[in-house]
Amino acid sequence: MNETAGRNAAAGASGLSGNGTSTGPISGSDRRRGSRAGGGTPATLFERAIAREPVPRRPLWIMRQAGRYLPEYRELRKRHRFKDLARNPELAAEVTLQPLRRFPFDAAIVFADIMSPVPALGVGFDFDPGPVVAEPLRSAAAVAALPEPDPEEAAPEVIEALRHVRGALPANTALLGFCGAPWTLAAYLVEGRGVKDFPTLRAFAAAEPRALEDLLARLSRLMAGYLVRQGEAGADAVQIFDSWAGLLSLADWERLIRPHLQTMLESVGAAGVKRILFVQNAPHLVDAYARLPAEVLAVDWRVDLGVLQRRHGGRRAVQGNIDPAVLTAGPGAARAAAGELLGRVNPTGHIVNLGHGILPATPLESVAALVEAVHGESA
Ligand code: 1CP
Repeated sequence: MNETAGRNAAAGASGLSGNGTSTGPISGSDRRRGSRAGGGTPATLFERAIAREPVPRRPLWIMRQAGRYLPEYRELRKRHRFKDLARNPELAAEVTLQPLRRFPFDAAIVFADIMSPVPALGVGFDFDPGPVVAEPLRSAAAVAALPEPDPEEAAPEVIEALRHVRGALPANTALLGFCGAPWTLAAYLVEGRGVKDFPTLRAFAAAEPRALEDLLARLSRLMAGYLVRQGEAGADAVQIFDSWAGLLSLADWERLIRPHLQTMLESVGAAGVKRILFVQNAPHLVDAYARLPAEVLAVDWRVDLGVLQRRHGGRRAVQGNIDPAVLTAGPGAARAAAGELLGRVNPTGHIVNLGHGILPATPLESVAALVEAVHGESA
């Protein structure tokens, strides 16, 4: 499919115009139109999959669906730095909507970064291209000196971007918020940047377990408040990215990490916000994650999603999990991977996604082939 054809097909299916969408403010009555109008049945395909109700076809979205594989994103990036895009609610809303003008995805995910709420902690950082922290937290004293911000101080620009996007989305498209899991955020705050296996972080966990505990508790409180506010701003569900979950053994994870994730997820659930828990590169921890309170368990391609669904699908929807590298092999490979996944995973309670973020080198034709394969299932 050429680019224009892809764009038009997506615009037709999603009801969005091809050249810009109003991102103006919206009224309160408009805000939750994706939710349970008339009681009983969740409105969007996405919400029905979360509730593990039968669906005419499975919903599909893609992690990092707004980003560098899209020519229109690369075009915007020539004029704006990443952090300026993410800090400006109008621009962030525009970038959030870009992939939906091309492809009829069933959800939009607000354009931001897991580091977006970190300024509320007074920690300085930049992007190169991933997060780089100016003065990493390496002592109990540095952690103890952090402020205790109110939830409203966590990335107010992301909350505003969510409101803009909610107003511009078609009623059948779900809106997703997100945050980094406490451990994954701590990974950047302690290590200073993304490095293989995060050795400084693991040494910190061994040398200063109480300081790590303090840091994770602070991050859990801040993220819980941030996610609840995202729900209030119109997010139908939130995804918690635990991208660096797999660095610890199961025993250390149980001791150091689980209590904080548990508390955070419980407060988000108590506010009625649906939770997607994404665990990356941690096959040894997946069953432990499955026991945490979340409506959806999302995993990368290393895990057999069919097996996971048989083991936990009675209580959880599952999300995933095509290897993003397969899409760079072209539309034929994308179609084959999608067919294989759809055959292996029961459609009820399955949200189709990649196993991790889409790679910048992905051809648009591969994404179109994935969409066609998932949409074609009902035909
Ligand atoms: O344009 C650019 O050069 C910036 C690249 C970029 C983008 C597009 C970064 C820097 N962040 C983002 C956006 C982003 N980050 C989204 C947008 C919403 C979407 O379309 O999905 C999301 C959900 C994230 C989340 C994120 N950031 C994670 C969790 C998901 C994952 O990939 O594991 C992590 C670990 C980060 C850190 C980060 N920020 C940026 C990069 C390149 C990275 C990861 C690599 C690193 O640590 O160096």
